[in-house]
This record gives sequence, C-alpha cells and structure tokens, in this order.
Amino acid sequence: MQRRSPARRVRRGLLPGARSPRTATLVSLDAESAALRELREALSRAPREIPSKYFYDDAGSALFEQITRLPEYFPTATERALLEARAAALVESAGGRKLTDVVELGSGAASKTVALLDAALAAGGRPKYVAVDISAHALQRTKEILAAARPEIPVEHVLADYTQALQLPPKPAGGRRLVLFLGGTIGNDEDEAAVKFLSRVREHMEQDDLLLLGANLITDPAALHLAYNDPQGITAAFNRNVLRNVNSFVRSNFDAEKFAHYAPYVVEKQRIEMWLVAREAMDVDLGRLGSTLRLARGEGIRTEISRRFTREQVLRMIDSAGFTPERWIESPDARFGLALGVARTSLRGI
Ligand code: SAH
Ligand code: AVI
Repeated sequence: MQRRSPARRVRRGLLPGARSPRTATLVSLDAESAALRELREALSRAPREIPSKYFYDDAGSALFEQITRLPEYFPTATERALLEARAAALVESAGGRKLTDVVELGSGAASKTVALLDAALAAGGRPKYVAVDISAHALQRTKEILAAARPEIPVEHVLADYTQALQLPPKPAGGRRLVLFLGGTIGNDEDEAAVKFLSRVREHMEQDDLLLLGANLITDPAALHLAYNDPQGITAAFNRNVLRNVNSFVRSNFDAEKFAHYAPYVVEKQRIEMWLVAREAMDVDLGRLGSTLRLARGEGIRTEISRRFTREQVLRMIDSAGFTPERWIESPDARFGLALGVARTSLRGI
C-alpha cells in the first residue's frame, strides 16, 4: 500500500462525521481507532484480508439472513433441526431451571435460539436472554423475533465487537449462565484466534457456567461449494457488500462491481475461503486509512475463512479454552455438531 502525504490525511479528518451507530465499531473513538488499525493491518497482509466482521452492516446482516434461508446453505437448517430435537436434553445438562442467563454471542436473527429458551421455560426456569452482536440491525431482528415468539422472556442487548472489550450484564447470585456461540461462527477464525477468543469468553464466566458451541463438520466438498456459491448470487452479493461497508467506515472508494466472488473449498485446510478478486488493475483510495491500495488484475482480498471440523477438533478447542466437554450432539447427516462445555477453574487441557 502507498502512504499518502500527512497533509492529505489531515484534510480528510481523523474523526468520523456524526451518524447513527449501525455497527459497534462506530460507538466509541477508542474502538474506532483500534478498528482502523486492524483494517489497515489486514489489508497490508499477504494475502490481503478484510476481517469478516465487516460483512455485518445493515445490508450485510439482511443478506446473511437471506443466505440462511437458501436451500443450498444447509448449516442453519441443520443446526436448527438439531437444536429443536435436542433442546430439552441440552437444557437439562445445562442445569434446567437453575439457568438464569442465556447469553448469545453473534446472535444474528437468533431464530434458532427460541427452541433452547422454550426448553428452559418448560424445565420451570425463566432465564433472561442477552444478545451480543456487532450489528444494530441484527440486534433489532433478535428483539423482533423474540418479542413475537416469546414475549415472556426478558431480553437485553449489547452492541459490541466481542473480539474487543466484552461486558456482560451481571447475573443473579447463585445463578447459572449459558453462553451460546452458534451458527459455526467459530469457524471464521484460525485455531489460535478461536481458542484465544473462547478463553476470553471463559474469563467472563464463573465456574460451572456453560458454553454451547455450534460447529460445522467436514462433509462433501461439492455440497459445501454450492452452499457458498448459490446460483441466485446472494452469497456473492453478501461478499461484495463488505467493500461497501468498508467504504462507509473509512471513506474509501472500492468499486464492488469490479470484484469477482470466488469461494472454493480448500480440502487441505478443511475450509471454505471467500475471496474478492479484482477483475482489472485498479488503485483504491483507502480514505481514512491514509493510503492507496494498488491491485493488479486477478489479485484477491480474502474476506472470510469458514472452517469445517472433526468432533475431536471441536472438543479439543473448548477444552484448551478452559471448558470441560460435557456433551456432544451431532446432526444425523454428521454435518453439524454442538458441544456443551462446563467452565472449569484449572487450565488443564485434554
Ligand atoms: N448466530 C447466528 C448468526 C451468525 S452470523 C446464526 O447462527 O445464524 C454471525 C453473527 O455474528 C452476525 O450477526 C454478526 O453481526 C455477528 N458478529 C460477527 N463478528 C462479530 C464481532 N466481532 N462482534 C460481535 N458480533 C459479531
Ligand atoms: C457466520 N458464518 C458462520 C457464516 C459461514 O458460513 O461461515 C457466514 C457466511 N459466509 C458465507 N455464507 C455464510
């Protein structure tokens, strides 16, 4: 990347203009300068990257919800069926009526969570539900869906980037907290970052609180390819939208239509990789990042990894983060797994 002169940087201004906070990166100036640094660093890396959290502006959150309804994108339906079939047993293992708080990280539209909350109600509990998401649009959808489906459940929202400072509302004395991280979102991180993230989540929990982690499992590469290359082009639109969100955040001038959506399943790495590939050579003004990005024709920016796991990999991951695996359930087609872990004090790993 080529740095612009300081004079130009000053003229553009370092502070954001007044606007409503649509994502958590815009709510505080500290968070904002950390986000600018992170983005600058990601775009300078080889390969160039944009952190996948930038998918989720209003338009991106709505596109993701559309993706979850596509027949080709099977993870959501598979996890939903698994949760609906096994919610009672999961809630029982998580303490049944003792469950006072259900916290969901990256809640999205949270429609799958209703099955778990129902099971907690059926067990005689009345848990509070806390949704944490970077996207105000996603939190609004969570609120609408839960208010319509289960108005008796108290709902709180935290607009936050959970990779940064995480603050959870206090739970009642003697209560038990269940933290949900569903949808296979853990697969959007490399192993080290995933374990680090789960360990940080563990630090916010007390001994005997629980984690329910949803993970995509290794399956047929052709089915996976189709799930991220749907013929309607919704995933391609979701991918390109990341550039519009970056444009609005840093005032850059990416032309999303000049990029091809490319999403292969990389067998060796057990993961889908989403890329945006320049259809022609171009110079992109990176706005508040203070530089120009020169891209050759065919050069790519990686926007997401989406990993597939084995059961052992998932259990090892939660164990390394300080959770003792308590229960594992898997969809009948072995495409999706849910691991329930209990927060322990020692950091012993399996
Ligand atoms: N759990 C839902 C949504 C998955 S999509 C499901 O299973 O369908 C990923 C969700 O995580 C989005 O709603 C996105 O806005 C949120 N998200 C992604 N990165 C985030 C971050 N760093 N901090 C907080 N939320 C994040
Ligand atoms: C949120 N995350 C688990 C999704 C995934 O499958 O990795 C995001 C997504 N990317 C393309 N389609 C859906």
